[in-house]
Amino acid sequence: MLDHEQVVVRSGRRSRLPVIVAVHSTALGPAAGGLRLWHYPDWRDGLTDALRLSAAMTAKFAVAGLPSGGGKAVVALPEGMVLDPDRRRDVLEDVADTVESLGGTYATGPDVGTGPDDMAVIGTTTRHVFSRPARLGGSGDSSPHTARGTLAALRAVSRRLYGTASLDGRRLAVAGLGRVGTELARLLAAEGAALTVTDVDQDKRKTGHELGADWVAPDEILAAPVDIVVPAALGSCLTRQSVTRLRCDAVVGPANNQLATPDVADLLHRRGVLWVPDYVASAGGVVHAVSVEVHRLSAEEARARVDAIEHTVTDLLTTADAQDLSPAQAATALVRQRLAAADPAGRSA
Ligand code: PPY
Repeated sequence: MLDHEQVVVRSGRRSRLPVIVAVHSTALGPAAGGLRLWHYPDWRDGLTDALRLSAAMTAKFAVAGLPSGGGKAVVALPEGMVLDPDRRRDVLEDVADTVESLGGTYATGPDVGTGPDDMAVIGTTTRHVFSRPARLGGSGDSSPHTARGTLAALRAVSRRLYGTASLDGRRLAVAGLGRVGTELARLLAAEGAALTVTDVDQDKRKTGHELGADWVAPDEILAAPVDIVVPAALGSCLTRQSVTRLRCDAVVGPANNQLATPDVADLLHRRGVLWVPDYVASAGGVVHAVSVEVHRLSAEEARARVDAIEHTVTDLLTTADAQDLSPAQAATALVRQRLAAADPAGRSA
């Protein structure tokens, strides 16, 4: 069954690369979600990613309580392809054409492999784009806000598990030192957390060193003996196999689509590992962008909304307990409820 309202797959006019836009749901409002410019063994894997990521965006907005829908764009690069600046521009203009052709049903933004400068290029063709640089009237890089929102989620979990929202002295393992992971690790280090970090890019060892963090190999991070594991890299890291190796109390991080398959959420719960759904913990970036660019909130008000993720997670954990559900089940129920309230015919629930 196709759960999505609309999926566009085009061969880019300039780049000849597969441009994929998945609009999962506009039940709550126009769809938004970033552009992932990434390598896939086959473009169909990019399509699968877009379908999953766009559905997660619907859930992200629903739980965050924002009137936006879920979408995502993917340009599937063949393995090993390196884009020179001209070709990158071609790709971005192809995406911009596709976004513009949807007439506002979907607005794009940054995701893995793209940032504010790319959004500036897209913004020359369409106004349906978030996170352009501030000098062009956008809300700029969303990663610091995603990091801050994840920290808010971590505080809720810490209060719940250890009776204090402070992460001072807490041991955390950050898996992935990209833009969000690095920023989050900095916030955690500044608060006095003891960090173990990794990245597939060995050059990031330097960043780890600067943060005073221990470095382990990427395939060891999930099994690190810490209080909380923080997935901050690409998705599907939580598998039936990797979850059996966890030695932490909780898994909470900004990476999208952390579960390899949905049943892994139950496995985590049965093993007594508190997992906050990724679409709850990672909402900070998009909450900030939409709050500033659509709802015209001040920086301070937008920041307060990002920080409110702490209360969202606290409420979710309380509800889960009261109803004897896992946090994942409680979050799914909340998403269904909010979509059904917006669309009583149940088209998108
Ligand atoms: C995500 O949260 O996964 C995103 O897609 C990021 C994003 C950030 C800002 C605007 C739109 C999407």
